[in-house]
Amino acid sequence: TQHTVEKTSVTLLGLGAMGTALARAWLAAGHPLTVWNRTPARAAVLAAEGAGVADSAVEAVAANTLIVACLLDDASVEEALAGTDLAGKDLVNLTTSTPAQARARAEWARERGARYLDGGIMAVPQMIGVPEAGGYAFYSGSPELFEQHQETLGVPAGTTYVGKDAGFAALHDVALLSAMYGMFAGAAHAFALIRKEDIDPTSLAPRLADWLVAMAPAVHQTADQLRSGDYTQGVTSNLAMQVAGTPTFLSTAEQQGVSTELLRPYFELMRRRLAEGSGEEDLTGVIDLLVH
Ligand code: FVH
Repeated sequence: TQHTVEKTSVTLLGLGAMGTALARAWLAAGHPLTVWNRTPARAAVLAAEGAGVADSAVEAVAANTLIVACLLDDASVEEALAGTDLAGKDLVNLTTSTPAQARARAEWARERGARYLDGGIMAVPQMIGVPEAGGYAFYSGSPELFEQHQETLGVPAGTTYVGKDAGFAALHDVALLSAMYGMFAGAAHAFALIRKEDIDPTSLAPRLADWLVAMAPAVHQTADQLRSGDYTQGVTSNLAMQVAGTPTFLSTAEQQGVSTELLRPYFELMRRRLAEGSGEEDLTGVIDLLVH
């Protein structure tokens, strides 16, 4: 005898680039899906692919217990959910928010009788529904909601639960993306340095990527030092040596006709930490200068 496991029905609010990718992943995996989008035209293509289309957010929320929102920002979540009946619903909010907005939204949902899970997606739309692409989402908030729906939430991308505090998913999301912007800033400076030379950027790119990958594990040493409070633990390239090297970077930039505006703020923090007498430490002390 054949046994068919019933897939959880999902309501999805928001059919932008990310919402549409999420919708396709759930449809492909056989989950009954009801969608709603402020601009109805965006739902037509998904209707053709098997989604039910609700005429209003009120109707979409009424259709299922599991409600996923993937909208532009927190204000659009507020607007979209105004007037909906969330009593007894499980609201999963994949809209990028600040930790404070996520906590406030969790409280807002609780007051309306819903369980709440906040999510931060670590993927771009083309990685959704492609497990080998390595995309995943951070989740935080109701552990019961997460446990009950983990399998369904894991269809579009992997799931990483980071705690009961509804703000933690957003905090992890923003932390990783902030590091990414630091990396992009460094890469922008590197390309700028060779811009006017007879060096093909496509020859620098693989060297740059390999170097960034080789340096990335340094974050583990940083974490160990933060945990122990000993910023000299395992140091191989101390702060004094690194600060002594900074004029080379600034002079090279000037010689290449490249602005030093991306490099200077970090170098300034390194110099301030050195001035506090921390020359034997790693770069970890800079973190303490950032935290007010
Ligand atoms: N796309 C990406 O690469 C990133 C990857 C990481 C996660 N982000 C976040 O995901 C949220 C949605 O992003 P998106 O890419 O789908 O964004 P858009 O394509 O711009 O679609 C926005 C949707 O939001 C709807 N919307 C906007 N304002 C309102 C409103 N006041 N009331 C109701 N809905 C609203 C919009 O509707 P429409 O313009 O089609 O009518 C779209 O459905 C986002 O938080 C990213 O940070 C994506």
